[in-house]
Amino acid sequence: MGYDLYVVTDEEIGRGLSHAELARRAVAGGADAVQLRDKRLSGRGLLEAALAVREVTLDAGALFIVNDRLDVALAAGADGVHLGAGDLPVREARRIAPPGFVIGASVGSVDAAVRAAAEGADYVALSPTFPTGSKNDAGPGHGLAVLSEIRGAVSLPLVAIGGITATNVGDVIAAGADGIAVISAVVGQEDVTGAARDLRARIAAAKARG
Ligand code: TZP
Ligand code: MG
Repeated sequence: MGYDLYVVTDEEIGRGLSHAELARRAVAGGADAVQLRDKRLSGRGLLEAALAVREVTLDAGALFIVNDRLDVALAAGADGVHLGAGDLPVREARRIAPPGFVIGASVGSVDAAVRAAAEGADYVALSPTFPTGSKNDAGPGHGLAVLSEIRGAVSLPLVAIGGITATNVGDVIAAGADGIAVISAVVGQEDVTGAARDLRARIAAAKARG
């Protein structure tokens, strides 16, 4: 399972569609991975949403990652967890998680990417790659130069997140990303499945160009 098209669910940007419905539409368009992200829900509510997304992603053979919460990810039988700077450190998550459990880490620099790799991350996400309106505290974009530097420094799968669209996805892949993680470019579109399918084709074309 890869990270070519990694769709992050958001019910607000998704015009009120549930996480599971957004996931269903995204995987129908070829999303390889789905991340459940909901800052409004905690424990029980997040688990309920996670169980529903788990079902959809299992049916589709897509990777399922829960944002922030290792406990909820484990309880829901997710494939992994995505951790940022304020979450459980990767090293601690790795110590607790069962073998094979995926741990993804947000990074903002080459140093942070190298550290995440050393602590046992399975993939790193440059966050944010470009400015984004989908995450309030995302800060300015790190840009393609940093993405390329990280590509040269770590051999883990590298995902770009933040501000990625159909227009810039080709440049992002050319700069060394293995995949893209998006909210608005898929979840925020009227035709979620069509948007995913279009991005998937653009990623494949960019990879074929080498
Ligand atoms: N983490 C870093 S940027 C971001 C997250 C969750 C938001 C990405 O959303 P969009 O709409 O694809 O820019
Ligand atoms: Mg987090």
